[in-house]
Amino acid sequence: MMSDPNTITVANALPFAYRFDIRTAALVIIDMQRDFIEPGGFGETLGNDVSLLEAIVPACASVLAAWRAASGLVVHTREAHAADLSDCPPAKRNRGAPSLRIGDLGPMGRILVAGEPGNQIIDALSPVPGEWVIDKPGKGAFYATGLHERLQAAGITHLLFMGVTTEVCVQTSMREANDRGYDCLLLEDCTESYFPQFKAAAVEMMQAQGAIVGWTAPSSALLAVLATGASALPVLAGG
Ligand code: TIU
Repeated sequence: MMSDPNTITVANALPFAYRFDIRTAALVIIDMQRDFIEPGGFGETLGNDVSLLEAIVPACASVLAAWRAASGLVVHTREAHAADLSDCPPAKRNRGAPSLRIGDLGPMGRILVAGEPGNQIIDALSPVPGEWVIDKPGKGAFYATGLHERLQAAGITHLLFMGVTTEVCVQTSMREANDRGYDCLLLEDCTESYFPQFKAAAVEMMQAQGAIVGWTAPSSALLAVLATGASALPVLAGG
């Protein structure tokens, strides 16, 4: 049987090969915003050492460049609230004892508020025209965003995830996506947590039980096959 020339196979994904067609796949980059990666943002107000997270930026940038070169759809998300906090439940704002709460003024503007300097995606992964930017009030990318409807309208069936943090917004988004019928792959060196043991556990639990949530793979495995795969751009007939 002839194999479909549009099928890209990440052969050494776990727990088994992950196959997708770039025309029906999207690269989803979760919350690579200054709030989580730079000092003075939401991540640090929660008591975390944010320096751990920036180590994944070069790997994320390489995948993003390769995905763009293949003309694949890119979706960026930001954890962001409206300026009046109407989309921030008191249960979220009042939880725990952060040094600054959502909406308070910090060194990068108001914490986790849309449009503030801290809410911007870091320069190295900055969106370009044509890419989707989804502001989400929850941890998951599908809650109260309309993302599923947009992906359905675009015929997307496969989602490849990067971003932070692994066990919070990335895992929640991937589980939401899995329940909505998408085949999901997590690029394990393109995601990070403030807690290395939580990242390791999340990566392992997602692909356990026969990919119960989805697949995992190193970005090198994707980069190796993306270069040889078909482009999402239609091939022009004739010459
Ligand atoms: N605190 C933490 O690990 N993460 C979040 O609050 N949001 C995201 O993961 N984006």
